[in-house]
Amino acid sequence: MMLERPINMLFKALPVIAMAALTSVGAHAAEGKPTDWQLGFQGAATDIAQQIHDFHDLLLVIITLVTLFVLALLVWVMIRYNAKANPTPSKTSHNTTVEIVWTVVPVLILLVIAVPSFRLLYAQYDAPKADITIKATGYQWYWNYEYPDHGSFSFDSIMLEKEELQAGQPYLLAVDNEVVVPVNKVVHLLLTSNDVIHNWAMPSFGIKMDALKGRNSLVWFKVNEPGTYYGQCSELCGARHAFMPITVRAVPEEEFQAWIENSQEAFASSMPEQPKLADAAKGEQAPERQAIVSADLK
Ligand SMILES: [Cu+2]
Repeated sequence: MMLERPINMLFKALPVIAMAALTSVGAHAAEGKPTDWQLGFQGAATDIAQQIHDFHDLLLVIITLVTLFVLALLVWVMIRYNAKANPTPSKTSHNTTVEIVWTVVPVLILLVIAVPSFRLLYAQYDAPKADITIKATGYQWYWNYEYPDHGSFSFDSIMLEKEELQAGQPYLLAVDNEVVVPVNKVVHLLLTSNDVIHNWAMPSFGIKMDALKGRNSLVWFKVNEPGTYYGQCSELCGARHAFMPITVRAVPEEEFQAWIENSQEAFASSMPEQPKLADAAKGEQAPERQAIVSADLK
């Protein structure tokens, strides 16, 4: 048949096309911010983000193969079975084999997609035990972070204006007070809002979660490499929605401890009165602290 050669060539080229697409996706590794001419995702900084990328790559291969297969069928039908090439058409209306194949094959494809999809969903929402907990509160239009494990100091994280940027800091993404976390530790981030709905989105961590007033949502991450990672509020939250970015700096444990000590001094005025040592040992909370927590949740 005259069309066999081009179709064979098309199928031989498929793996090459798929590989080219994958390479362009993986080219921007390990940078916690968008890059010029970026294709695909920002580099994965957590295992969950990596799992998301792998799932995306699998889907890309499947959708490419399906699309090319359908395209090839259409081209074949248009050329081989048009009125000129095929003046007396067949009267066939059923073909059991073909009907079984076009039912079973899509079901199998969906199964191949469903397994990693559910596995990923489960991994995202099944948070391992926390090494540290941070509370993030969305305000119009900045984020406030609190470190309840370390004396509950808190600080506002406000976008830097153009003239305040240091070398290497991206405009619209860098903030004055970064969220500092230790690398290779499970961080639980409790998200809430003080006013409208905001969204804490960090592409390189694979996180995008709404922050709602009166509700605490939990997201978790474990950053694999030290570095600075940038994200943005991703829920349209008012006039300055585009100007409440998120910066997370992941540092080695010792550096994190030093930062904690510094911050406890720098943000001392934000700290609630501490429970007496004896109470703390019994695991009781100071009444002031309870009042603050419940006030935040209103
Ligand atoms: Cu917002």
